[in-house]
Amino acid sequence: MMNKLTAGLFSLLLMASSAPVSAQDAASKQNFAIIQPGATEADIIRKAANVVSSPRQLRWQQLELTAFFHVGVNTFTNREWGTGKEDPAIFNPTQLDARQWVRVAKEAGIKQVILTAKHHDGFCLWPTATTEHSVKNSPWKNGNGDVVQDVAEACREYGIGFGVYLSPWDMNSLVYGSDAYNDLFVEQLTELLTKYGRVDEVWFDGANGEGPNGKKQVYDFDRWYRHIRKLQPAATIAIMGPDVRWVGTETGYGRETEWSVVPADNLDQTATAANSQQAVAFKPTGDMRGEVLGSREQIRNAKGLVWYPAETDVSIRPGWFYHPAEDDKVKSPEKLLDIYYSSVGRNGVLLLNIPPDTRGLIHESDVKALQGWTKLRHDTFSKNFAEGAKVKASGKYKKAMLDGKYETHFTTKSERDTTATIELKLKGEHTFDVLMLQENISVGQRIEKFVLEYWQEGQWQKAAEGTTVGYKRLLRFEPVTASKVRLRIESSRLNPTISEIGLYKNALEGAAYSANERE
Ligand code: FUL
Repeated sequence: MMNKLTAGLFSLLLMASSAPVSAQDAASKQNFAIIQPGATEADIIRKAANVVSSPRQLRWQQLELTAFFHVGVNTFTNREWGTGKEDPAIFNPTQLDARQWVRVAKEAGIKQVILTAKHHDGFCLWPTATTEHSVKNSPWKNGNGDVVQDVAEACREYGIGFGVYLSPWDMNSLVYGSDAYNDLFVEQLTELLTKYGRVDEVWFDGANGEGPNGKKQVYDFDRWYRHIRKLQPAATIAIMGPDVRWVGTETGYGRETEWSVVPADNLDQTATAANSQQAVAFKPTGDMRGEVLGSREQIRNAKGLVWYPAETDVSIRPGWFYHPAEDDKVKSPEKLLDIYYSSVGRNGVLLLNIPPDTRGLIHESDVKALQGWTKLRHDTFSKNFAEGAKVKASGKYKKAMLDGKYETHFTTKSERDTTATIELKLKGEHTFDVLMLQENISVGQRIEKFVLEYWQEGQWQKAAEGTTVGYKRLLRFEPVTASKVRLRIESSRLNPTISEIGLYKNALEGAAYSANERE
């Protein structure tokens, strides 16, 4: 039996082999920093390195794979954008089975789905009290159906997250373009956030067109954010919101250098309000679409810094809504794998759109593509050749990199050590062509430059190199065969952390690596 003393020693030993971030540590850090006038560049870099994800952002980032379900009147008119004048009678997905949608998503490893509860045409997929333009006036289930409820229940059944897309732009509402619309929008949010259990994400698109009276609306976003925080405090508010940023393209390709800490030009004015909280509750402004955001050069003149991570949205088909003519244009498993490397593997969360068809089912072509994609990921990532390796490193908690626990990490001996060399003696000789690295974002994002080398013919040879890591970085390179590798972190904003490291063999023979198809 363990007595008190041995138990104490035992936990000390445990602590020595890993560096868990205690809830207290994480709570004392913030997801923003205000830059005081006159701050030196060194001060700013240090501040940037200590900005962390909020708990809701960390949960969201760890999902890695999420999905969109775009469905509504456009599914039946074969359009991408409606007009707001559609007759609700056209909405009739006679075989609608939300459990099939969620099952297909779950089997593809997707951890959360977002339903277009209302798209720009204003048609509501739930029987709202705010308008007649909804499922309640459709023939589907004789007007007694509720797509939001069906999807929310399926998500609960399958144990995955649930989110709603509620378009601020509403082409149908007669009050659009007046103050009354902001009130109506709050009512719609109230219905969605109080009647369906837990909601994990609220997705706001930036489109702001005219309503039926030819007027544009001034959206009262701040009021909406406060309302969401009150009703569903754990939900992330994405895109036109404070928690999650659009990656800037709908191609599925994120940035090679992707910083989650970016300048927020409006942080100084909003600072007083922000100061009392751990996470900002307003949308950071600044250039969010540039080639690189958050580099040393870009944060040097920032007034504030904020943790604002990237979401990479892309459709499995050319359009967001289902069109029969696109049944043979579904992205292939190979293309989806390339997108995976270029979104999740570039410090982003993938939001993959899978649009239900006119029957109300995910089409066979999409199911097949998703299954092929899942198999490729499984065949690649089920065997980590770094597992069981002997680690030699200039730092502490070496074992944490291979313990399969994200919360524990390796780091250098002191804050001033901003470089590190980590050598892995593998269990035998292996052939691999994929590197996986993770930083502990509860501590911050710090790594700026790294190189992977392998030992061959008596010397170290370069296999791959990269800039940022963040939550997850995947790098592909020409296959190498070796029994020894080393990771050299060449530059970092403060002591770097590595939560996990992996070496894999891509299941796709001759896979194109590091494709850059952002545009
Ligand atoms: C866009 C919308 O206009 C598209 O229809 C789609 O919903 C996409 C995800 O966001 O801005």
